[in-house]
Amino acid sequence: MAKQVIKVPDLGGADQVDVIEITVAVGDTVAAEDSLIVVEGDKASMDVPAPMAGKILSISVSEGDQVSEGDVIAEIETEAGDDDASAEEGSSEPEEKEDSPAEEEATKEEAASEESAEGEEKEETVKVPDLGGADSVDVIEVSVQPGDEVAEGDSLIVVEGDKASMDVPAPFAGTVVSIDVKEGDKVSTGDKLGVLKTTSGGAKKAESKPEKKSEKKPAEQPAKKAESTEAVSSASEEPPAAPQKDHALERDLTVSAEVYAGPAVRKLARELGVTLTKVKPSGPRNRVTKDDLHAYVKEQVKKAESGAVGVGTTGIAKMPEIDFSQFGPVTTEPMSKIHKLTAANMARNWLNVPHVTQFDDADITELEEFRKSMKAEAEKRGVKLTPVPFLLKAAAAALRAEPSFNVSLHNDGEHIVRKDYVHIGMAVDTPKGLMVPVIRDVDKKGLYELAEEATAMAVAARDGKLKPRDMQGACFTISSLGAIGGRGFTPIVNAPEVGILGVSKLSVQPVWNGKEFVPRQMLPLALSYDHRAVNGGDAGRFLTYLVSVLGDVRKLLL
Ligand code: CAO
Repeated sequence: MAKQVIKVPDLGGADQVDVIEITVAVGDTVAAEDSLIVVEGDKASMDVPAPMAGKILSISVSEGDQVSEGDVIAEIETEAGDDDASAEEGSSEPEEKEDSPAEEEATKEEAASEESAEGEEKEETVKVPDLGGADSVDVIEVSVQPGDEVAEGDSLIVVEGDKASMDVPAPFAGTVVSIDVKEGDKVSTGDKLGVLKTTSGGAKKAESKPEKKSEKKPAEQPAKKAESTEAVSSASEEPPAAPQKDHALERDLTVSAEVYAGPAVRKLARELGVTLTKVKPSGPRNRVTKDDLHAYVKEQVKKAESGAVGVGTTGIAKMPEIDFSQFGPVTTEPMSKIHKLTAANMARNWLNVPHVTQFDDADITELEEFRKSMKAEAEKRGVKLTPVPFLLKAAAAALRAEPSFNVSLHNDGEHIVRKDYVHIGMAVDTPKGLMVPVIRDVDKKGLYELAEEATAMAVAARDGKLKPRDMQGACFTISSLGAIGGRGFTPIVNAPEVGILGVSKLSVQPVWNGKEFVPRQMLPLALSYDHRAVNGGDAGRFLTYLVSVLGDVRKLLL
């Protein structure tokens, strides 16, 4: 057995390159030419392969590091006889690496005491804390690698017992010198996990402490990178590891019924906003690993970029682009501003509002008799008395009688705004698109006044003369297609309102009066509502009240 140091090879002229991937872990056995790390320069990335086969003892670089030719990448243990395999790099320190364990320990102690005496840095062994009764647990994740800077409490490794997994946190801030376990190992309370190096009082940076090897051959060992390699061989005597009760296994359950993942993975998922249940696990016992998370995020980004995921969080795929001219002659024209706005609002309301639509027919035989009897009088006043003013008045009465409809949901999702005014929107079909002017204080206005205002608003809408304020503040909307036709339709709630009444064309229907069928003028009504704000019972009462008022308009006087 021999230890060899692997260094960054000739970079083809580049001064420095970034380490973009570490493809091995401490403890891995690699074949010669297996990729160890991937580095990336200005124009290209490259694998740095293992110059010889062996077992990775330490890795001295981290993702994101900048390295230059000659920097130490890793330390590898080769089979005896392979010592010469790495001509220039690995052969530099074989004797030292082959010290007998006793000698090595002595050297380590010497190094440690030198460091302590200087009061600059100290190395401490990190041990497996109290496992809360478990005999041994599996190492399921190694969260750091030699050279990593960690803060106190950062996860070093994740261990897992029968029912739970837990982080083993860094007991203090410092640099990871070595991690002496690998994924799949079994460990027990008190086992050595690795070595952390700290700077007492923050006296000196790690760079200022050249490793043993660089002391001997400074030219060959860039100080920064050498440090972590040194750390592996100079791990000092192990101070007694205080049992870390705070992190006892039973207190740090991270297995939920839904997903199996270590705390570090959960933390990363939270940071990335990923719902862990959506991630396909690839770890042992279906555990979600960091790689799984990264793969999931990558996939989502790819999908989003390719348009496979639609607007917002709906997950609806976009419509494919179609060249309609392949089927026949077509012309393409721009949508009006109103049309585009309407399209966006409709899509938003349709997708955000859980709609329910309730249907009924109002018997407006008497209302129609009354309306027709008043027609001449209305004309004298210069107004047209259609069913719409009656509908406005009846809806206002229903909003007062059933105030559960005269509300909006607050954006915070925690409040309901109740309105003590009754403004009603009236959908108007215009050549430029659908517009909804608002008639204010409908409950306080008479039928002639409402008829006049409705006509004026419809004319203004068709002439494009509505002001923004004319279209704001509605509590409820009426959409009447009665003059156009149709037996019924399901209108879309005009949020933030919570209800809309769709009125279709009245028709004479045979109605059973208890003795016989009689011809009655029936007006089909459809009430759509936002089921987040309004319950079916409220809607039933609202529509029943509305139907009864339209059936006997004298009730409006009560
Ligand atoms: N059933 C049968 N006839 C009806 C009726 C009904 N439900 N509602 C109105 N009528 C009759 C009127 O009485 C009138 O007849 P007379 O001239 O003989 O009196 C005729 O239809 C035309 O009415 P109108 O359209 O002039 O006036 P209105 O008050 O009925 O409607 C307005 C006004 C602005 C609501 C309407 O013009 C309009 O634009 N409707 C379309 C609304 C719309 O597009 N909704 C869909 C929105 S979602 O895409």
